[in-house]
Formats: sequence, structure tokens, C-alpha cells
Amino acid sequence: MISACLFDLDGVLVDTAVYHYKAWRRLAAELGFEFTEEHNEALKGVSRMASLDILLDTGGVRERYSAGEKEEMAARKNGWYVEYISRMTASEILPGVTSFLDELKTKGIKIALGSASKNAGLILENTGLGGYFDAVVDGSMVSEAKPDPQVFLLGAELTGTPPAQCVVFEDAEAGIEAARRAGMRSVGVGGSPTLRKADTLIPGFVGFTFEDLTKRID
Ligand code: B16
Ligand code: MG
Repeated sequence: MISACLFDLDGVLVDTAVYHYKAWRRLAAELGFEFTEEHNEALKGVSRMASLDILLDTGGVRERYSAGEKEEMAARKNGWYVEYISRMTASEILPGVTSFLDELKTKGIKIALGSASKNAGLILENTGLGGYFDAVVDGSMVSEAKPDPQVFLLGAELTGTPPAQCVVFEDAEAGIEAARRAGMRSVGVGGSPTLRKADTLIPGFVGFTFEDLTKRID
């Protein structure tokens, strides 16, 4: 029985990875090294400070900076990122997402967000997705990042749903592992081979219905 669907944000409902990439690349350029789209793959679903460490490792400069300097760099990157996402609109919701959420609402299935992003609220507001959610858990509400299950367990609790009746939609391996540790089923979204541990895989939401979900997971 499925009573709640828990969604990751970046890469599942919207593609904010392009904006994260633009901002990280700008930071790397200021620090004097190149950061490619390929490097950026490793940052998907990873928290802001952990992402910065990965970026600094790419440039081979992590040891050069103090904790305070790293805080400042992360804040600088976030300032640019917020500037980019401030201009987001509903046109950036990924294809098929709105119809699937509409269907869940009609069927009385609870909808929750489980994102690592501390900017999730702004993205939901600008895209108009916010109204769908019975609960929103973002990076500012948890102390442990995915693959820790905290973000999804809190989402389940806030919607009053037992974990066994929750399904998580994720585009990152750490998120699929977080769902498993939370005792929830998972749907891997997108084509990444790193998602093979998900209970089922979908390329995206176009044409995907709740009936399809129950056929694959119930
Ligand atoms: P922020 P998700 C994640 O979002 C992004 O995939 C990841 O690239 C980002 O570093 C992280 O949020 C933190 O975001 O800097 O806005 O707090 O996939 O968990 O929705
Ligand atoms: Mg994601």
C-alpha cells in the first residue's frame, strides 16, 4: 500500500543542477582552475559544504583554505546561485511532473519534499510547486545529509505516514540509499547507472501514472 510519495527536488522535479554548476564554475574560475560539467556530476544530491570540498579537491587546493575561508566561498557561491534561481518560473518544472502530482492529489496520496537544498523553499515558490506539498523537508531542517535517512523519515513523520507506506523519488545514489535505510521503497529517476539499487527506474515522469507506480511497487 502506498500512502505517501516523497520527492527529491534537484534532478527530480526541477533541473537546478545547471544553476549549481554555473555558480560552482564561477567560484572555481575565481580560484584559478577549471570545473567541468563532468566534475559537476559528483555534486548532485551532495550538501553545499561537501560539494565545496569536492570542488576544491578537483583544483587540488583544499588544504590551502581555512574553515572560515571555506564558509565565505560557500556563501559567495550561494549568492550567485540564489541570483540564478530567483529568475526561475513554472516553465522549468521537469516534463510530466505536474500531471503526476495532480494525480496524487486527486487520489489523496500525501506529497512531501526531501531535499538537501537549503534553497528549496525559494525554488518551490518561484515554480509554483509549493502548493502541492503536505510537508517540506529541506537542508536546513536536518543535521545529517543523505545517505542518512533523516530527511525522508522526517517527511514521513510530518505527513503521518509509516515509512513502509512511503515511496521516494530520487536522482542520486545517496538518496536511494537514504530511502533504503528509512525502510522505504524507491524510484530512481533519470538514466544514471548509479541508481540500479532503486526498486524501480523511470526515465522521467512523462506518461507515468500512479497505476504504473502501484504495478511496479505495492
Ligand atoms: P544548497 P537535492 C541538492 O538538491 C543538489 O542536488 C546539490 O547539488 C546541492 O549541493 C544540495 O542540494 C545543497 O543545495 O546549496 O541550495 O543548500 O537533489 O537534494 O534536491
Ligand atoms: Mg537530486
